[in-house]
Amino acid sequence: MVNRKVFTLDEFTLREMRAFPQATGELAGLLRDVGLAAKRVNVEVNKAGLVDILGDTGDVNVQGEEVKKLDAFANDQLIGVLQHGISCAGIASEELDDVVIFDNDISKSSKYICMFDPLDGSANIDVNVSIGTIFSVYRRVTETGTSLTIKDFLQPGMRQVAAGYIIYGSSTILVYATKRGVNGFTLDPSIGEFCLSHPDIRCPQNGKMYSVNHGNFFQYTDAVKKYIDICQKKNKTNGGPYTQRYIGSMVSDVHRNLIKGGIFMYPATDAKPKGKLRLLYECNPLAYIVEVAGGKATDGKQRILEKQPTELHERTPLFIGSATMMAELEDCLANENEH
Ligand code: P6P
Repeated sequence: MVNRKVFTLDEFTLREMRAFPQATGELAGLLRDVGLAAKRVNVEVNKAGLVDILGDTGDVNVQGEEVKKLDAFANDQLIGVLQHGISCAGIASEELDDVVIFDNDISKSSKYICMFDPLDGSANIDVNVSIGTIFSVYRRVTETGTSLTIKDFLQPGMRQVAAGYIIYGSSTILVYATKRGVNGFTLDPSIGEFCLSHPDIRCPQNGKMYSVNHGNFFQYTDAVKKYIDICQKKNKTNGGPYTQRYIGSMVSDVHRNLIKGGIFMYPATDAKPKGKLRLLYECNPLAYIVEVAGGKATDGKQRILEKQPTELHERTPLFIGSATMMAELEDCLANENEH
């Protein structure tokens, strides 16, 4: 008897369409395409240690193609599936200076664009630390049938239609959000399908884990230092001190905090006064997911999702996680912003 209790990603997204009578299936198609690319990346990531997957191996595969760096491989997989799908008119990627506009008739009439970081944290692969793909989906603002312009990409994060990530870790999980909710799908390698494993994810209101790179501590503002101090102290209200967890792979830190409660911070530093993380394809999608799940995300001054992008690869400070912890942080930042 086939196990009908667990929905595959495709079954789930198709059922979701029932809630939108006017749905065309394009978004379900786009998510299926991303899931396919993720399965292909997962195969390569799992070879870590067996082949040099970080550099150019210098090998030539059976198709006569040069074997590429893994993040370039992931980038190619995402572009390939989205370009040959029916749902995406073009993409922006951390790996590419400029956008890629899909100039075929089907893509030109597609209503979505997609932006992604194909493999965030790829430096962790050779030490077997989990890494991730982050993606963000918008409706294009220019007319379908015409060529995309940069305006289609420089939209504030609140206009996302969907956002998600894949973590290649102890298991491979795809988490995506639409305005209806956040759901997680774990890859079942025995059938090659992402299966619903984390329905309706809600970010715990509070938590006891904080993620920040303590190596930059003396580069942070006094307000950020003050909040880190609070995290490290026992206090009446929040049952501190908190536990510090920092994996160096943002998707993994944010995912853990999304499930268990916690806060992730990548503040501005002297070396990176605008922050390190990218707004369009790292912070916006994660902020969308966490907000739909009941958490919060700011740059220290405003909601991440309200920021109006001015360039494709712009960076931003990021504070993201459980609402109560974010409120504690914002109390510290408020004094700083007043001065
Ligand atoms: P640092 C990985 O390079 C990344 O973009 C995030 O995944 C991670 O959280 C952060 O940078 C780590 O940066 O400066 O603390 O090593």
